[in-house]
Amino acid sequence: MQWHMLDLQPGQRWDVFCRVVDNFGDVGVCWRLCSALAARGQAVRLWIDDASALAWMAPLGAPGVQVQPWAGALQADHPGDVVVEAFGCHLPDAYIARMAAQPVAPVWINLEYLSAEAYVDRCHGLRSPQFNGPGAGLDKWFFYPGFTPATGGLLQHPPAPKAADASAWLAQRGWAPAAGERAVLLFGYASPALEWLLAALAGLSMRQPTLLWVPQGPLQAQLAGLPLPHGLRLQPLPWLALADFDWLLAAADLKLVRGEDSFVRAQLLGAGPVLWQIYPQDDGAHAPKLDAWLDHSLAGSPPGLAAAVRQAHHVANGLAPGPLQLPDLAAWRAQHLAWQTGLHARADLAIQLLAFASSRRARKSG
Ligand code: TRH
Repeated sequence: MQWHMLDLQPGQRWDVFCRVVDNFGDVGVCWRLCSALAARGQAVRLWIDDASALAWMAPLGAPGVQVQPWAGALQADHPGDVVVEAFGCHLPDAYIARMAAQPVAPVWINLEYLSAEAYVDRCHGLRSPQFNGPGAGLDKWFFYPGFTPATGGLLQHPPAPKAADASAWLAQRGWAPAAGERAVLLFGYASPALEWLLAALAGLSMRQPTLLWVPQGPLQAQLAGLPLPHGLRLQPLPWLALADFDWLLAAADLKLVRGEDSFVRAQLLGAGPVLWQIYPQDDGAHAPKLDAWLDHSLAGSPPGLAAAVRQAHHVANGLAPGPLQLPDLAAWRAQHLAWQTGLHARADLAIQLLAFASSRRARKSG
């Protein structure tokens, strides 16, 4: 599809650039952003260096979103009105030069990784004037997702599915919990703490048996090689579309999630509390990042519960020795639901990004 056809749609033309570093978070976040913008009448091109995961994440695509190979941007006729550089992925020089040559320069936004750390409040919305290179004279703007009103918020698209619809979807596939069974989603990285987690879940299943939904990934492979404690039943899953992954998040009684996109979705969807396996970084930067999120999400919780949730996260992430003890599930669920209500009350990231881009554009042409 050519740009002039997209011009028929209301809204602006967006170019979103994504490089897949590893795993699926980069593509998951970028796809969710593109489809959220398109759902609000924007015409979006997603320039991506490896679109292979989209074959199962978004097999039907999304109206208004064109997926383009990264290299195609070198020949792009003219840049979008708004250009999003996801996670500092470095736009091609030739494309930047074309941005600089426009009579009205596009709004150039660097979308950062999510963090609850304090620097995010300070850095969100900052301008970075470009003094050198093909973009000299342009401004780049930093846009930070986050949990506070001073940040760009979280992507809340699409809206949460209903629990009853999730149950029906699971039943159709034969993945529904049996009567009286608890359902736990285990979407994580391979981890030495997995055995502690299984032991903790087995402890819970003395009162109520537990079904483990295990999506594709290294944890599924690791689980296949471990003896499963009594009371736990394993349901390995195939690759699922993002929209289908939501059913699991909506229905689970407890959710181990990882990275960024499943972590955000798990907080927004369903009543089951969240155990976050954070993306580990060689320099240890994940430890303060995890604690910053715990500080925010546990603020105001009963001290005993807060300590138990924090300890479970530290053990699950290899930041404290085992064994892993799961917090009381009813109290944890109440804390999760209170946190979730607060998140739903905040402005969606796509809406904030639209407003931000419009204000920068007005400033440019004004
Ligand atoms: O895959 P992740 O670990 O992703 C990332 C990236 O690797 C990135 O480099 C890193 O910086 C970032 O973490 C912090 O976890 P995440 O973010 O949860 O992404 C997984 C996505 O895959 C999520 O959108 C859910 C989706 N998914 C499905 O839609 N269906 C599936 O069947 C599976 C297994 C995953």
